[in-house]
Amino acid sequence: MAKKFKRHTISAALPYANGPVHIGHLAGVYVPADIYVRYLRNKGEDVAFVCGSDEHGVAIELRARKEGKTPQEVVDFYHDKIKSSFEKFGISFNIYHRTSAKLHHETASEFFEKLYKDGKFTETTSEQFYDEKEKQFLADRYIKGTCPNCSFSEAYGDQCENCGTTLSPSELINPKSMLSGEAPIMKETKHWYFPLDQYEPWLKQWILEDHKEWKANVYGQCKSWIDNGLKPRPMTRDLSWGIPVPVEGAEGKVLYVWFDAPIGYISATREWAKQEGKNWEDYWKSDDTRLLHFIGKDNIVFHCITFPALLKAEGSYIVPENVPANEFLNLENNKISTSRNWAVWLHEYLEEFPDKQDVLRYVLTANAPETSDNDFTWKDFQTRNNSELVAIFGNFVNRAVVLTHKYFDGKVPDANNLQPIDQEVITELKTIPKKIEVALDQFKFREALRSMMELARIGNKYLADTEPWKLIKEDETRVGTILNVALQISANLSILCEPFLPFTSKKLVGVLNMDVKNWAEAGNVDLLSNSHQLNPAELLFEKIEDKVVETQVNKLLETKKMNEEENNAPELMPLKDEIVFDDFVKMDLRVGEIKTAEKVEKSNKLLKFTVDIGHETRTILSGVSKFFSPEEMIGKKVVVMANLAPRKMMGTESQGMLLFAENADGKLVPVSPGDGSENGAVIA
Ligand code: B3M
Ligand code: ZN
Repeated sequence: MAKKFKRHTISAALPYANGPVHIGHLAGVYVPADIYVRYLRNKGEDVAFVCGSDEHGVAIELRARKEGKTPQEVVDFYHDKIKSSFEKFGISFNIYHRTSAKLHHETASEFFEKLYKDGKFTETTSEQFYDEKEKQFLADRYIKGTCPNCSFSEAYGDQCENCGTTLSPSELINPKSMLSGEAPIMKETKHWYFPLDQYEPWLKQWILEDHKEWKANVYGQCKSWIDNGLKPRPMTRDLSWGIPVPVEGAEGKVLYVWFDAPIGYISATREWAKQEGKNWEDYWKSDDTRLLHFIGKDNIVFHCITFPALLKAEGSYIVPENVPANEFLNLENNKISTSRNWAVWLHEYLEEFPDKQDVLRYVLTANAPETSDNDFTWKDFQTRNNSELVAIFGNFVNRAVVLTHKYFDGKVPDANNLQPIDQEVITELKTIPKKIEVALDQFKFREALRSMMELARIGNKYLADTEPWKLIKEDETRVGTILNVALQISANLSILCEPFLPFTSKKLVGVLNMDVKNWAEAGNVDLLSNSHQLNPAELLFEKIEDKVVETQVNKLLETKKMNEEENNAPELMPLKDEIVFDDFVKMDLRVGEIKTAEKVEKSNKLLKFTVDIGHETRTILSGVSKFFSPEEMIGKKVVVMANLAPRKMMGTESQGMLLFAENADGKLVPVSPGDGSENGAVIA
């Protein structure tokens, strides 16, 4: 921290309230933010740690439609669920607010109005897809069609989920509205654009020159956005769910979710300040306040470019000092995916691993996707618990406390006559707080955690080397000294582990029966006075058995199997429009028998059949060569559409059509007319 700030406003990305939260969220955003905030608070800094649910946007409207609920019902449900998961994991927000709150609507509206009055927007009319039946403009997500890149028939207007290509709806082949299923038309609509291009010089200076210290992944993304040239972005949308655009002539339009969501940080701070009797403006409009945004990498452009430019345009706000964004966490080598249920859900973890929040916090920090994507595996979870938390941290503290009870009735013994080995560990201990600070000040959470664990290792090794349990018979005073040092290290651990492992810290403070100390006291070896009475020992961590981990892995394997089955299931085509009986009887369907079959030259699709239909033999071409060899078709009974007008294909006339159906593997199989039916028999 180069400049001395008086206070800190720290935000963590607002999760969309359209699904529960998982380990990816925790690892990327909430655990690092919480570690940082706890660290600052322990140093006595003034912090507003704000978050809340992001309750607008198309995804929520879509989910509501799918579930037959109102958007408000959907967000109410997930808001409560998400809030409670965070609480139980000890994420210590000062406030967890929500964007459907009245105060948020007011804050976002006022912000928009101010920019509007100051002439910061440009009004632009453009043509957008419109569903005539539903009388509604269609957000990109509301349009589906065939991907121009991979021909996947269910691609969304903004992205093809099959090949990952980013799309605009006009690129889709055969676009269809997801509301009515009809082809949408193009219709004119007016929107308010924020001319980001005008802020390019400022952004260049502010990020690329003044904030070279930002994390490489963040700086790099910003640079590439800026280098590619910024464009005006619409800040309004034609949707019904959201904050109405507070401008005349904007009926039926709402603020773009990425306009209102970051303002959610401001409204959350306002609500908190109101409850606490503080002045919210100190936290947003004062130069001695340090603003930080903790986010995932997909949100970088909004937090480093769009939102700061909006704050700058408004004129009275500070802009972020840093945006320590993380990369993504994968799960067992696969991308975490809500729709494929490939995730470890926090509410499930809490149920299945009661009182083990710190274990997950520890593993996610040790493996944080800080500089590149990283992987969570259950095996690693078990190893880190058993061979680090249990074998080192827990084992050390437990030995120190248990031996003190055994030899000294649980009273902290005096430290007399320190030996070189004692002096050495004390010297090492004194270096640890600084190491953690340096790492945390640079948002290097893995390194900081390693330094904290280094202290536990030092303590554990110290007891293993000095072996007080062997010395007790001959030299009780010496044992007293060793245990005193070990207990002082334990007391230091309770301070230094607090940001990372708050539940453990609390337990440890309880066992040591000490007052909660602040960060500045770390490094001292007089945290526990002589004869101070300890409480009974309590295990801080417990071993996780193989079978527990196996259960989790099996759960994921089950998910994988289900996903595969779903993907392989033939796509169910929607039913065609109704026809009348007269239409049906127009078709002359007959039993036929394949007499010869061969490949059509130069075609990799077509097979040429001669088919006996009783009164005559027909030549019929079918595009099925990838499913069968010609030989295996000879002699098969088939259903023939006999009165289909002849068509020429690859120079040969096809006189009718054979009927095929798709089987479970997606392969075409001939429709068979049933046992004993005669060639030429009518099918009706
Ligand atoms: N809700 C996107 C996300 O959850 C969005 C973040 C808003 S932060 C202001 O990734
Ligand atoms: Zn595609």
